Amino acid sequence: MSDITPRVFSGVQPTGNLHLGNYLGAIRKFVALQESHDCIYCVVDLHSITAQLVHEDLPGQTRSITAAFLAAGIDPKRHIVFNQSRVSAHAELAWIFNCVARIGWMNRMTQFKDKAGKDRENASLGLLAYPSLMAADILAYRATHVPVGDDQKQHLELTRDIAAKFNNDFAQKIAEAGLSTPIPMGEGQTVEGYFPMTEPLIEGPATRVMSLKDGSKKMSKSDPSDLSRINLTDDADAIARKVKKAKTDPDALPSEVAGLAGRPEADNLVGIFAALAERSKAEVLTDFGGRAFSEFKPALADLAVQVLSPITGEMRRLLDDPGHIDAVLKDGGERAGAIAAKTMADVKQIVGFLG
Ligand code: AQP
Repeated sequence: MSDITPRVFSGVQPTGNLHLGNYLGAIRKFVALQESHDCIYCVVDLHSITAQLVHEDLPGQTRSITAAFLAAGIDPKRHIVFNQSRVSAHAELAWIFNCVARIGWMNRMTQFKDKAGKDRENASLGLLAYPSLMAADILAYRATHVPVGDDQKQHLELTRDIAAKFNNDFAQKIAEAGLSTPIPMGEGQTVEGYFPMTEPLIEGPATRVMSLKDGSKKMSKSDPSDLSRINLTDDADAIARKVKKAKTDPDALPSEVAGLAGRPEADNLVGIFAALAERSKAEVLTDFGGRAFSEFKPALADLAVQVLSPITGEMRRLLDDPGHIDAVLKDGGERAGAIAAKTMADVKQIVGFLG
């Protein structure tokens, strides 16, 4: 018997400046979950080399994401903060999951199709196998809950598919090793297995923050236009300029949420306001319905500055002391490594690897 403890895991890639989508869709939830769960938060540097191999300053980006975690309110003493490459179990388990997962599963991933673009044959093998490494990140800790933005939903489903196939393919070996435990499958059902069916936590008004320049594209670190996103490191002037230049339509804001249908840019800006103010879109429209964007945008910019500037200030302070950030990552890596080592020992026994 090998009990599963409720545990949260999530990661962020050190691929550029964090933006409002990363904050509202992920990091703010990370902070809230600390009150109810044991949490492990990871800067996923192994993932960062899948789309682009050589980075100008990967150590600096890794420290910057760590500083954002801490500045937003993640407590690295009560919980765990580390960078992925420190714990070799991630890569080891990913290899086993590469052999569990099917190529067809990976080929269906929309993020792979988007990131590989037209020239799929030329994408790295790592980009194709990205979801298998993500499953290993989560399952190395047998994490039960993963807070993410909506774009990661498909990868979380694949994590469950990998866990289910492993549990099924190795059912007899898991039982023989005495490592079998009841796995909740929803609606009160359980099956015997080793890995949990991890639940994604995707909720709230900002699960998919869209580009400020195109309401049909998600806000992304890798968008070539800096005007498409609000970075956590932007100062008040930059935020005001970007919000002012954000694409909108000529109509005034509607008084009800139904009036946002077919108006993706208006919907996005109202959603961002609602998330920053921790109110519903309906409440925001009660205040701003009938008003022009020329009135709404300055209020949105002020609110974004009010929420983000304390985080930005604290990030700057933390980044002045890289030694402290490195110490946090080292300590977190040691504690994460101890948990993952136990999983790897179990998995090696189940698969039949000696040693
Ligand atoms: N636009 C978004 N709205 C809400 N949540 C978002 N996330 C990303 N973009 C949005 C969530 O942020 C977490 C960390 O994301 P990531 O850095 O690991 O990778 P990503 O999803 O690929 O984010 P980006 O910004 O688009 O990076 P690049 O451009 O490097 O690919 C995840 O929980 C994600 O859901």
